[in-house]
Amino acid sequence: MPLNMLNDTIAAISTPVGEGGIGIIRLSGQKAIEIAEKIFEGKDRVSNFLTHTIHYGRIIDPTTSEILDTVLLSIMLAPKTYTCEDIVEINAHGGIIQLNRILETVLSSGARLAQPGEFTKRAFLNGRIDLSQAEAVVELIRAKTDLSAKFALSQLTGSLYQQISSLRQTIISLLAELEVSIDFYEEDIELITLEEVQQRLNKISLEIKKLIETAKYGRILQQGVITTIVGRPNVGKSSLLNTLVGKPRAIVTHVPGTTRDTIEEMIDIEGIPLKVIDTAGLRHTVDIVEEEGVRRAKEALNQADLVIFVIDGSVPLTVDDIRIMEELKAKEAILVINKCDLPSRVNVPEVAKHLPSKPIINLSVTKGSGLNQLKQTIKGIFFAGKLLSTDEIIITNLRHKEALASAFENINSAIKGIGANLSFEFIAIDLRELLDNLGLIVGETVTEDILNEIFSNFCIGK
Ligand SMILES: Nc1nc2c(ncn2[C@@H]2O[C@H](COP(=O)(O)OP(=O)(O)O)[C@@H](O)[C@H]2O)c(=O)[nH]1
Ligand SMILES: [Mg+2]
Repeated sequence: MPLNMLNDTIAAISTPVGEGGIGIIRLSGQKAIEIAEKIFEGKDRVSNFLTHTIHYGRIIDPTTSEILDTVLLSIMLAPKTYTCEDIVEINAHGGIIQLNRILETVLSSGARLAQPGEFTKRAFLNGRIDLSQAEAVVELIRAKTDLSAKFALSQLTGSLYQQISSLRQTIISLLAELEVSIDFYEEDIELITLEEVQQRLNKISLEIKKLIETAKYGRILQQGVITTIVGRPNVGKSSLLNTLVGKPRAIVTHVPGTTRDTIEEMIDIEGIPLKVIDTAGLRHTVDIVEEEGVRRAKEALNQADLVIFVIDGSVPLTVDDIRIMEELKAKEAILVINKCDLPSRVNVPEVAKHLPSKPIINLSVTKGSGLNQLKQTIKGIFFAGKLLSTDEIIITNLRHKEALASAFENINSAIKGIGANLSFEFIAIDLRELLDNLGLIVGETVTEDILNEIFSNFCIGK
């Protein structure tokens, strides 16, 4: 980052484009106060205002003396601000034309239009937050569910940063001891033993592995559990989707083969996002539209994190049911026996025999019975009831996951090296690479290109 970039004073509209009660224009940098002084007319000069105070007044175009708006002006002086620089926020009336006129005036008075994410980038470059916290800002803004917002907030307050930092600290200490061993190999001082090194490497490896495993939940938190409802025609799949979604999204009729395309809807089960996909009934068909529907249903089945397999409990199992069950053996699946309001004609032990150890739930979509049990079962499968506490760190960011994957390779290579009796010098090489890879997550070792890439995903004004 060239230094002059940080010397500029930047400005942008920080509130969403469109009509709003209030719109905020934010300035950050050395000239923020000077610029505000040029365009603000209030009870006192802006340079006399104390830090973290708010003032009523008017914004004036200094070239024409035209009044642009009546506003509240917030003053926050460095270093205790979002960017660690002087910040001025103009709380104006929220209308995009209005805000743009004020922004133009701010820019012609000496500020530069901020790039996407540049305020947060400055917070990072000025050392107020680490890179994982900066990235959490975007995740928080974009969060689609309660739970993803909570995890983003936890990362924003530094949970991931702390874990990675302490892991790096452990590695740095180990590296230091290895280096002592390398340097004083011939001498008669107490050095770290091979077993000790091995033990510590294993511990680090385990910790990295655990973090990587949480990425599965990370994807789910952001995109939802991909939940595909399958079954032969007319068992009540679309009825189930509609009930889960809470509105008649899919067409339901008594005619088998009604659903021909896949239908997707996002739902939320106590904070867990689910992307539910209703599919065409799986059966052999000569109708080309339905055949395409069946093909899409199979595709949706392949990508599912979870399959809800629906059978009609009011009739005996059919060959089609059994054929579908064969495809579900290796899948995370819940068996739903629907239409339990009708006399049961399905042989439940036989169903269980085809898919042992999968949960079976009796349901009547029509009566609404069994739904709660279905929801609790889904929750249990993905979060085992425990993940709803935000103490845990969840890897939600692909970049972090990739850095951890490389880190995992480094640590395993070190472990192998020790196993093969390689000298500590080789182990130290792996550990240094490991440090760098972990450093990518918190931003200790990132290049300017990576930074630009990350911050270009932000919105302007953040
Ligand atoms: N008695 C009863 N009928 C149901 C139940 N669920 C769905 N149905 C009926 O079964 C038929 C087929 O439902 P639909 O949702 O279109 O099945 P799909 O082909 O699997 O999507 C419709 O006439 C529904 O009203 C249920 O729990 N009990
Ligand atoms: Mg249907």
